[in-house]
Amino acid sequence: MSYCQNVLEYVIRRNPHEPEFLQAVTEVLSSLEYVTSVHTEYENIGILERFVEPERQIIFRVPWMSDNGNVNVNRGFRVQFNSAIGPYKGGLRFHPSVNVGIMKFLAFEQILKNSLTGLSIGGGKGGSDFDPKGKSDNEVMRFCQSFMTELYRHVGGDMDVPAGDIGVGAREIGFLYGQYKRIRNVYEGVLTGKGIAYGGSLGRTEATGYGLVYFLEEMLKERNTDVKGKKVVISGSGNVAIYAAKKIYELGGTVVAMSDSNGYIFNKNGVDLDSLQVGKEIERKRISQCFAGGSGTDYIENCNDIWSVKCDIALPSATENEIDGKSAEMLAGNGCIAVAEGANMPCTPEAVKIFMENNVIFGPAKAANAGGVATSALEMQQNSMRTSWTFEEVDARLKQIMQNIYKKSSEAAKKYGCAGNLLAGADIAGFLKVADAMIAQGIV
Ligand code: NDP
Ligand code: 2IT
Repeated sequence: MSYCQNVLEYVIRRNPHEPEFLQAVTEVLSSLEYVTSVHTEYENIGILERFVEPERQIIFRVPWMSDNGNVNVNRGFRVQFNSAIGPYKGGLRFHPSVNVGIMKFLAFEQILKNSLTGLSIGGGKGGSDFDPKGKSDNEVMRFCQSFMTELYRHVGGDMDVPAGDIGVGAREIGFLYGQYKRIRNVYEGVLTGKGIAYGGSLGRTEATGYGLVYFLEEMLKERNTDVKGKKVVISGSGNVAIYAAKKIYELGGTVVAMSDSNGYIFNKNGVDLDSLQVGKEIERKRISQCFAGGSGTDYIENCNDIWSVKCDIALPSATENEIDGKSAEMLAGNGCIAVAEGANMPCTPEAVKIFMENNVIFGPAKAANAGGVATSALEMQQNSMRTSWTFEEVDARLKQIMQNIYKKSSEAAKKYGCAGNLLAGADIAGFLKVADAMIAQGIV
C-alpha cells in the first residue's frame, strides 16, 4: 500500500463520523500520490500524518437570550489546522448544519487554498450551528457577543484571524469586532471583512466573486474563448454568488439562473441583479420575493434543479456537495464547457469525474475561490501598515493573484505528471509550500 493510502486508512479509522472531512482528505491524498512517489523523504518524517491532524480544535458553549426572554445554547467551533506558513486564517460559518466534521473539512481545504495565494496565512475555520435567519438584529448581536466572549482568547492579529463565510457578513463581523475590542482593549486586525470605517479593505466584499471570474477567464483561455456572450448559471445568492454575477455581466456574459436553499430563479434574458442585490443584501428576503410578477423572471421551487438549466458555464456558489453525479451529467449533456467552484467542495467526487471525462474544464474551489481569503490577507497587510489602498489597487492585486494561482496549479499538474488536471495541480502546488515549511520547522 502506498504512503498516501496508509495515511488515508488511518484518517478513516480515526474520524468515522466526519464524512465531509473524509471526502476532502480522500481527494487531496489521491492528488498527493503524484508527489509522495517522488518525495520519498516525506514518509520518514511523518509529513502526511501531521498534515491531516488539526493543531488545535476548540469547541465551546454559546448561550444567548432571544428577544422574548428564552435562553438558547449553541455550539461554537474554531479549528486551527495548520500554522506552518502563517497565522491561522479562515472564515466563520453560522448555519444549523455546522458540526466538527464540516469545520475540519473547511479548515483542511483552507490550508492549501491559503498557501496557493502566495501570502503568509495558515489554515483555520470556525463557526456555530446558530441560524441567523429569522433572528432580529439584536438577537444576532447578543449571539455574536457571546460567541466572541469565548473566542477572543484563541484569536489575535498574529495568531488567528477569522472572517466571514455562510451566514457571517458585514453585520456579524461588526458585532464580533466590537466585542473583541471591548474585551481586549486593543485595536488590531483580528478579523477581516471589516467595514471600511473601522479598518476594512475596499474590494473585500467583491473579492471572492470577482476572483472566481478572474480565475474562470484563465480557464477559458485554454479553449481560446472568454466570458463574452456566454450563458452562466450561478447557484446561491449570497456574497460569492452576487459578486460573481456582477463580474460576469461586466464582461459581457448573461446570468440566466441563481438560487437560494428553497428554489431558483430563471430569466432567459438575464437575472436583474440590482433587484436581487437590494432584496438579498438590504432587505434580507428569500430569492422568491425579490422579483415582481410579470418581470420575466420565473421562480422554481427546489434549488437542485438549477443544474437542469442549459448553460455554457456553471459557478456553484452556495454550499458543499450541491452538484452530484446526476446534475453533472445534465450540465455536461447540455453543453456546459466550464465549471468553477465558488463554494467550498460544491461538486461531489462523482461530479468531478464526470466533468473530467466529458472535457468540461474544472476549476477547483481551493484555487478558484481563493480571491476572498487573498484579499483578507491584503486587508491584514493594510491594517499592519495602518494604511488603506484604493479599490483599483486591491482589485489589480486580486487579479494578479488569481492569475498566479491558475499558473501555479497548471504548472504543478504538468510537472508531476497530471497535465490538465487543475484539481491535482492545486493540491500539489498548495501542499509543497506547506510541506517545505513543516520540514524546516522540525517535528512539531
Ligand atoms: P452567504 O451566506 O452570503 O450565502 C450563501 C448562499 O448559499 C445563500 O444563497 C444560501 O441560501 C445558499 N446556501 C447555504 N447553505 C445552503 C444549503 N445547505 N443548501 C442550499 N443552499 C445553501 O455565504 P457566502 O456567499 O459567503 O458563501 C457561499 C459559499 O462560498 C460557501 O461554500 C462558502 O464556504 C464559500 N466561500 C465563501 C467565501 C467568502 O469570502 N464569503 C470565500 C470562499 C468560499 P439560503 O439563504 O437559503 O440559506
Ligand atoms: O472559505 C473561505 O476562503 C472564506 N470563507 C474566506 C476566509 C477569509 O479568511 O477571508
